[in-house]
Amino acid sequence: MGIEEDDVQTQVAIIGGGPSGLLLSQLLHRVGIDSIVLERKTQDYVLGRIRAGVLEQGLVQLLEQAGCADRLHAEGYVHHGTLVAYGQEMFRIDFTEHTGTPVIVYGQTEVTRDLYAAREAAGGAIDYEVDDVVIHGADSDAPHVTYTVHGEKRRIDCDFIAGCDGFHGVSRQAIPLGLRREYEKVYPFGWLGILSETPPVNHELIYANSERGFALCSMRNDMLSRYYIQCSLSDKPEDWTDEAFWQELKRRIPAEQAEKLVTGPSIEKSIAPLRSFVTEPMRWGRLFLCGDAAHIVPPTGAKGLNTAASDVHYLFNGLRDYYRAGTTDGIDGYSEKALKRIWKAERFSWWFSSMMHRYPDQSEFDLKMQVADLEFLRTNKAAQKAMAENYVGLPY
Ligand code: FAS
Ligand code: PHB
Repeated sequence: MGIEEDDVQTQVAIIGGGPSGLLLSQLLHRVGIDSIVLERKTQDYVLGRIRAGVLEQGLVQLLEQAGCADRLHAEGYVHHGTLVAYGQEMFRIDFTEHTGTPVIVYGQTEVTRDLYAAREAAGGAIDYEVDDVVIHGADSDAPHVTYTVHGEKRRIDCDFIAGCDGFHGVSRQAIPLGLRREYEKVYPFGWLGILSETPPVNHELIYANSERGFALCSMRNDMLSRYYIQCSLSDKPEDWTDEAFWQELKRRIPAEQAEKLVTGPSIEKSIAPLRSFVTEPMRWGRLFLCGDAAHIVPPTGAKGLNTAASDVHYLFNGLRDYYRAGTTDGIDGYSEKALKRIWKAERFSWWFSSMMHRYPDQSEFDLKMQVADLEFLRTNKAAQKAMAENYVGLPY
């Protein structure tokens, strides 16, 4: 089929305008590699999704490399540790003492906003509200993507395709089932999260294991708090009044914290299901999967956005080397290298979730194991160092 007038060419077609797709597009732009981002939703819709809140140093450095870290450094909060509570007990894991590295608290919404701003400032090509995205010839040397925008058919001829379209996207499904191996664990509970324009209960995060279930006290800034409680999979956000949420949260954190809690109306309320998921391989021909398109973690370890970042780092370096030096080591080694780090993040997220949540089928022995795990973490420096190293982010 010849090139029609409404066909366009680019070097990298990126499906998905979330943090993975935007960060990859911006990094490629900074080294002169052309890309087009296809996003199913509007920019406002993408920015309206409240998700991650904790950034590893690796992601911070990538955003610096992308020229998008000014606001992050001006408004982000440096956290040198976190609190872990069980019942009325509470102890601190000191990231900086054990690793020399803090994390930065800065919402994914703001990261995405900064990336959109950078792409627009650079005249980056982003098509919003696209439909019917189909990947063609991923296993050939001349792949292309077709899609529609408000009913108008489009085609992009490209060298490579980056599938950054999240867990429910089309990219993963483009890899033939016979070539894919999928690993999944679905957790028997969800997280009910709210945003409230109230001062955070503590200046650091509090992860709490209580007999009523898990709770997390987080924040976005001095007057914007983010709280989560473990909830039933049958719950819907509308089942929970603000008052019911606050009362339940107070029951799940130590009394001294509950007494300090400033409550207020929720400005966002949503429920996220929890799953661990990995698809292998993350490459098929000239299609590369990045971020949630390839893997999902329970948010307990704050690894979702941060493993998307390391995927982007590996893929960006591989594509840069291909275009600069004509070498393919980076792109050929992408899947294996990304999966090595992903599986360690999967393990940490699963371990932390197992220690902090109440499971419907838990026996008395299981509960004793949880307390033993928490007591060991509380009293053993090596255990704390291991947790800190995972939380701040293992090396890329
Ligand atoms: P995203 O899903 O963010 O982005 C994919 C983009 O592709 C979306 O904008 C989508 O609209 C678009 N898309 C989908 N199909 C498409 C198609 N066919 N064509 C074009 N575009 C398409 N991580 C944490 O670390 N902490 C958290 O607290 C946390 N909470 C979360 C809560 C929820 C409800 C979810 C779903 C995830 C959460 N995560 C959390 C993980 C989250 O932050 C992801 O790791 C992060 O968004 C990954 O970014 P992307 O890979 O860009 O995927
Ligand atoms: C958040 O602030 O949204 C957040 C922080 C840490 C997590 C999960 C979510 O582990």
